[in-house]
Amino acid sequence: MANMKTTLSSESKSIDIDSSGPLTMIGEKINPTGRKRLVAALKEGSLDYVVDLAIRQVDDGADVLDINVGVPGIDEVKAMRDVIRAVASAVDIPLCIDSPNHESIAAGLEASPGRALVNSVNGEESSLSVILPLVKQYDAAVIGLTLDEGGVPETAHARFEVARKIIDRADSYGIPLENIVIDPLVLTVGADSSAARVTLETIALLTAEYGVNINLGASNVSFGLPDRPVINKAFLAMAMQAGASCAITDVTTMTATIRAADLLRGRDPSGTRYIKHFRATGPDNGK
Ligand code: THG
Repeated sequence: MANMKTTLSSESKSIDIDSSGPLTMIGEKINPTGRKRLVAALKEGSLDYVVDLAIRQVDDGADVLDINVGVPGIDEVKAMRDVIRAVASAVDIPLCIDSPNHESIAAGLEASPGRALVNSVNGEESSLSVILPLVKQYDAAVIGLTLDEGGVPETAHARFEVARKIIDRADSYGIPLENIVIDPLVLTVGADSSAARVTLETIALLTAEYGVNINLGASNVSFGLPDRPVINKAFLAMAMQAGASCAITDVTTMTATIRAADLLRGRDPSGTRYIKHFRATGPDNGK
């Protein structure tokens, strides 16, 4: 199958999520979940800490930055606009606008200097009918989550059908397949030992049928288990082999594994990227 490229851009740089290239890494840390300091900064409207998180993730190898400002009680639309402007003037990489709220997504799209990635649309009618027109209006790209009114389907086949629905509906709005990245979602193997396998099968089905770009937020897979990074790293390497081309991840801890997996699957000619990362950070032990 021909390779699929999802082009994103910042003020002056463009990057491709490329189904036949190395994995694109979306830095996950601008997200208040479990981060007290970020919650406090967003409540105060102080942007220095957010900008610091942005710069650190770019230094650690992020290709794109996820921006999630969901803190109860704040004006999320204003926070999204302010954070996107501050981050876009501090770093020159594309942004991923992460919110369940379409007004925040619209504000983020309006404030983004280049082509952003919307995170996310899903198979629910209320999401498709509101998010896809925004994606079209701003010529953005979008992550499609394989869940609908019934939640996250249990089988790979059913998740594939939700992805098909999102792809078909996007097409009806004039959004091409290359502007869609499907996220097949992963639940924890702590609760269900087939959780990772179902996600890997969904990736394989989508890759065979559409060749569409695939994103994963890999850290869910290990929830509730000890030594989570080991599980996250093993899973991400397997997902890359199955066809994942993009991940929302902790770039500080995951980059070495991602570089190694890209080297092993022949996507890092001469090991240039692997060696460059090693030279910058040293061995991966203990992270
Ligand atoms: N798919 C898509 N988007 C997503 C997810 C996904 N967005 C949110 C999430 N999943 C990915 N982002 C995060 C961000 C933070 C954490 C996990 C996933 C996290 N935070 C630590 C905690 O909660 O304990 C605290 C951070 C720290 O101190 O290191 O784990 O799957 N499309």
